[in-house]
Amino acid sequence: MDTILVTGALGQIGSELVPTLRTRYEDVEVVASDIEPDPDVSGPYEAVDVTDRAQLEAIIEEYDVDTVFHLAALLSAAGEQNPDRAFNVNVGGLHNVLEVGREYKLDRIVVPSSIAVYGPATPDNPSERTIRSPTTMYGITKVLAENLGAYYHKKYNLDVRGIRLPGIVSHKTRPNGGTTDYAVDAFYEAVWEGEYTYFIREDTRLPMVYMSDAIDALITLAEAEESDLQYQCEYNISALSFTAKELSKRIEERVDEFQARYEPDERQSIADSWPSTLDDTAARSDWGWSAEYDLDKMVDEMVHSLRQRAERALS
Ligand code: AKB
Repeated sequence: MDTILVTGALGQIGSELVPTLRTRYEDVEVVASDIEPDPDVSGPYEAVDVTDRAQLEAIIEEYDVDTVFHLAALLSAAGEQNPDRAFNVNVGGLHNVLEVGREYKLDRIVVPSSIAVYGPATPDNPSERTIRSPTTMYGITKVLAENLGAYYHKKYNLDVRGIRLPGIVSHKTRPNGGTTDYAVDAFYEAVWEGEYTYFIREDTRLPMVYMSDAIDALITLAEAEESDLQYQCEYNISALSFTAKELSKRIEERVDEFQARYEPDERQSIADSWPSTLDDTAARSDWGWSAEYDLDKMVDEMVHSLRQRAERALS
């Protein structure tokens, strides 16, 4: 690995993956890219619209990229607002990455999938081969992404890999356009406002992971021996599974004045269509996945970090 390109680098995952990759691989050039022309970021950055194959190709050629972490995507709620754009970015963008990857013989492409590939027909605690039956455009694009990854691997021997990510909880960059965003928003609003109105019911239980575990999973999978992998982009990872009420209770234990309310909107039906737990036996056995953060450790770190940030902002 000499040069890594990260697409969608300004998003929730990218903004933490890029610095982690730069620290971990000192001799590797890590080029961040996103659609914004001129963001205030450190290190090499290129504005790239992944739906424009020529732009993508130019950057891959210019930097002699050999590895791509392809994060650019619209999430589930945003995808329901604009299904056409979600299809173009999530499927068209990935197709461009795979085509350029094939042409330039890239060593590796890591592309996250999502628990959104599952749907109402999926039984709880599914494994990789359990029926995928998404009812959102986002989920449909992620099934296509998984299938494209497997196709390019089989037909062109391109090394494409990925994880079905659950909701990710983090304090550096707020997620945008996802159904699981409430699990991050609740912390921000608790620390800044002392109250939060969830857009889902209090008994909604979804699988989640803390950001440092998610980053660790992506990097560990990227480093795994290809011969150890039985899947391309379909690995489940399981870390946390909590209801909104359980989360509120943990936040209340640390933020005395916190008041939670629940006013479900159209995102409830998306949440209801996803499983609440996942079978991650394959990730554990193939590439040694395990999560470090349990619910209390995550809530401690979230509240502590956001409080520090609030204090800095107010001083
Ligand atoms: C979303 O809520 O859309 C994402 C996801 C589960 O992939 N966080």
